[in-house]
Amino acid sequence: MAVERTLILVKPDAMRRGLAGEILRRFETRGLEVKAARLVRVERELAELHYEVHREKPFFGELVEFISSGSTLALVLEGEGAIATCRATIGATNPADAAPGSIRGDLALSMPDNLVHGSDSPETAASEIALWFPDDELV
Ligand code: IDP
Ligand code: MG
Repeated sequence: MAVERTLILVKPDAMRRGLAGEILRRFETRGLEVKAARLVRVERELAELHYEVHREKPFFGELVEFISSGSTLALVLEGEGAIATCRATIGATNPADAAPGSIRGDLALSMPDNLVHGSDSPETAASEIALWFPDDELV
């Protein structure tokens, strides 16, 4: 399987609850390597660009408010099959459906407060990494 990079966001609900360390530990112990990290106070413009695909959804406004509501820890993680493995480690979008053992299944209850974002395909990963990180911040 190919070595991939994926964008992970530790969202404001996780930062407020002091879960950044716990969440990063789960990715690191799975074998993923941190290639970039930055703490961001997300402006509306970045929030809307990041969630552009959801613009027409009824929850778009709430989602943009949520991701702009505090600090977000943005990470680029690398490893074999990193995109799918991170999504599995994160768990189903709705924490009510997320399997115990996953981040959302263990630590979250309902949307939109589901703690973590992970890119969902190689194309999305490439565009999201470019959106959140200048090239020279990737090691
Ligand atoms: P994902 O984060 O698992 O990829 P997406 O479907 O891409 O899930 O949705 C992006 C984010 O929007 C979710 O992580 C969640 O925070 C929020 N969200 C998704 N569906 C709903 C909803 O029905 N109500 C409120 N928020 C939602
Ligand atoms: Mg998504």
